[in-house]
Amino acid sequence: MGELREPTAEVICILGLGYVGLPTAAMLAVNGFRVTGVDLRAELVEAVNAGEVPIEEVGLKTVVQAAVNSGNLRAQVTPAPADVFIIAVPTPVGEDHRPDLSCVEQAARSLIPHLRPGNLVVLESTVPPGTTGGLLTGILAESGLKPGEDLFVAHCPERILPGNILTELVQNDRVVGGIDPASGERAAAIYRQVVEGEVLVTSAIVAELAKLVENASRDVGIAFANEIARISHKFGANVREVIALANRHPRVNILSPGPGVGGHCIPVDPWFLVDAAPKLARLVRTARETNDSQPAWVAERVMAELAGVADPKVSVWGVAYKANVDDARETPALHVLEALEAKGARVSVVDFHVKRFRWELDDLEASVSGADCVLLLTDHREFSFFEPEAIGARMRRRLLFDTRDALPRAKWEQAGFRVISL
Ligand code: SAJ
Repeated sequence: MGELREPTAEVICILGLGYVGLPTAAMLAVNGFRVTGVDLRAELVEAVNAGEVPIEEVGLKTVVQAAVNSGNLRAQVTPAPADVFIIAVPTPVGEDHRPDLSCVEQAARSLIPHLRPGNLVVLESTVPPGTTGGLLTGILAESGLKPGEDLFVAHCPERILPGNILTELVQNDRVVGGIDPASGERAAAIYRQVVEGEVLVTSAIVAELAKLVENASRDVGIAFANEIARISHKFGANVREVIALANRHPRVNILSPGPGVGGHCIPVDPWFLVDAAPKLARLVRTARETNDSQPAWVAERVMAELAGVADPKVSVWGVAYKANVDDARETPALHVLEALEAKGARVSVVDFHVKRFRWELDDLEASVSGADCVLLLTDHREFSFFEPEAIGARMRRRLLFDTRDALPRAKWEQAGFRVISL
């Protein structure tokens, strides 16, 4: 992020002030655009206008405060006229794994009264192939203006990594896909003013597919690592050692196994490909199924260790979907907990980042008291600072199952713990 810039002529209206929309709005505002951030949640709008942010994300509060104080960012619950509209709303999947585009539809419809000839509409939300040129342009055309003639329309999928949002927002390359070349160029010109990475222009369909393929690639990679974990376990080998050594080959780069895949992107987006091409996306579907079954495998491993223990208690460390974030959306921890309870274990959950969770969150002392196992699911940095001796003294049995290999094994073993990994 550079210093506050002079206002530019362009006025931007961003729909959705979530993980993507809020940082994007703030970043555009500190780069001189006049930005209206729109969200249906009135309390969020009020918080943003007061310089507050609802999520734990390095530097975000500072940038939002700078943006609000500069007068360039203002949040409200309804859209306002603008030169550029950016849609950054959620696109989840339903129970049936089919895409739910209702937020995109609603956001696009809310723009209709504000559209003027020459406007640019950019869709940042991850969408099934064909959405930008189909559903979105169809709704925008209800304004009486013709996309491609009166309106520029493009897809510029977000690529930011939660936990490192501001850096990635600026440094990552961006793909911009227009419904026609002029739309692509018009949108790229906006992003080039804030992005230090390259802005690569293509068609809307290629941009949609590239985004889905990025996240599916990661999901397939993690599924491979999780499958290797199960195979290594069968042969009594440590999977991390297997992978570390395989990765010493110059053309092998295997990801890390874990207790499953969470977050609002990787467990969701690959289903868009499966839904759009069910007969073709076979590997993608299998990867989803493998990763979705990982929590049950972890729970089974825990219960196998506790076989014969009366009224077993498990102290679960970390329920956020990954380290050092407060986000528990689609977290595999939920399924591990459900499976443990279904198998008769008492569970007690500790997480210093997550504020709200479906399970009650305990403090560390209560959680480990009388526990038969510490099960580390999320490698939050705080966990590595705990003294195994003090933890063990409160437990009934000194057993640590470290699904992320995050804790110093030798130190825990010295304190009398049996330490197991995936
Ligand atoms: N995970 C593993 N093993 C690994 C890597 C990750 O088990 O080796 C697990 C994590 O613990 C977590 C899940 O996968 O539960 C997803 O975490 P992540 O860090 O891979 O990804 P997200 O969901 O935080 O962000 C992803 C990113 N996409 C890619 O890296 C291809 C990000 O750049 C996207 O912007 C984001 O999805 C999104 O919004 O689409």
